Amino acid sequence: MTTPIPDPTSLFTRLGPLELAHPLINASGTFDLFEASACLPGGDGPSAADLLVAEPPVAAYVPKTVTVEPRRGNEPPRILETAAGMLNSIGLPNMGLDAFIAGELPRLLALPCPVVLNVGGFALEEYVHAAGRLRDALDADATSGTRSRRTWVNGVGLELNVSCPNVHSGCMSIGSDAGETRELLAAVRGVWPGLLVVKLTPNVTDIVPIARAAVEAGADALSLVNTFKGLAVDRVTLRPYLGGVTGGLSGPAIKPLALRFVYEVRAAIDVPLVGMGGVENVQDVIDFLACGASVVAVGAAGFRDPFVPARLAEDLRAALRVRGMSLAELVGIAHR
Ligand code: RRO
Repeated sequence: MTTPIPDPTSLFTRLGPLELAHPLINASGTFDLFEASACLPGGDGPSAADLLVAEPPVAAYVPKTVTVEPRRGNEPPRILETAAGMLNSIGLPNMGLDAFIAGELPRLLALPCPVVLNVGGFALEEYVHAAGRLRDALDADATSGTRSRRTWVNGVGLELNVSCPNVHSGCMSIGSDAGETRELLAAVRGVWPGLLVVKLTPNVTDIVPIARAAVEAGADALSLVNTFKGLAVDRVTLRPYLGGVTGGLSGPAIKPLALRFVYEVRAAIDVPLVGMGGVENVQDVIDFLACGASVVAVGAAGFRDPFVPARLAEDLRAALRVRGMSLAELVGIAHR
């Protein structure tokens, strides 16, 4: 038997049981695949909109955070462009779990790529309830013949958002405390059989004990990081500009800050990392991979152009070819 020679240009990677064609995905809440496709030009023949759903520009799709109850979100204004970044105070508007399971889940399951569902909550019980309901819905879908449990576990993951900066209880505070994070992960692990990711906040003094608690309690991977809490002043009224007063900063301004978190967690803990924060070009992708992320998420840049992750994947393939390096060799190289 001969061992197959690995293809040096392959970008294939794994995130737990999920198989990804390349390491580029979207950050939750920054890109609605179905809304973006509705905004793109149609016409005769396959349109950009059809293409977006038939061939998503991401290796796995992460929808916006859903909560058990529907939410309206924060008062406007909700978004402000800043120097090299963007402040948002969206406040987690969403349709709620019932409507999500009835209306959104079926079309997510029809996508030709893995999906990482994302839930938030105001108490541990809400996360456990949401994870259990989603598992039951996926099991029911499996028994109706579309896919078996083994198959859905290979194609659907769950990310816990414990780090929303714009909701002033629950979501944010759990991820700021190692003990609460440990308890949450242990409880959700008990009900969710598939990939379990937790998205951590950078708004803490030391992220490593929180990351360690999450992994020890059952997280398969960590997303690093959510947005940085900030504030902007209205130049006319001289009062806080955003309706929610504070907001989360994203975009190129935060890239060096986010890289530091990826580097420090990778140095301390052996767990797959999804790195994000200001990714716009292939050098940004390479930087996150070198610091130890094995998957990289595009956030703010996807607002302008939903095809950015697919283009970055091709740019990464070319960059690796030029360096004569495989993806596996690049991941974590800054530590060697
Ligand atoms: O909706 C938001 O305001 C929001 C969320 Br859930 C999040 O996780 N991160 C962010 O910057 N904004």
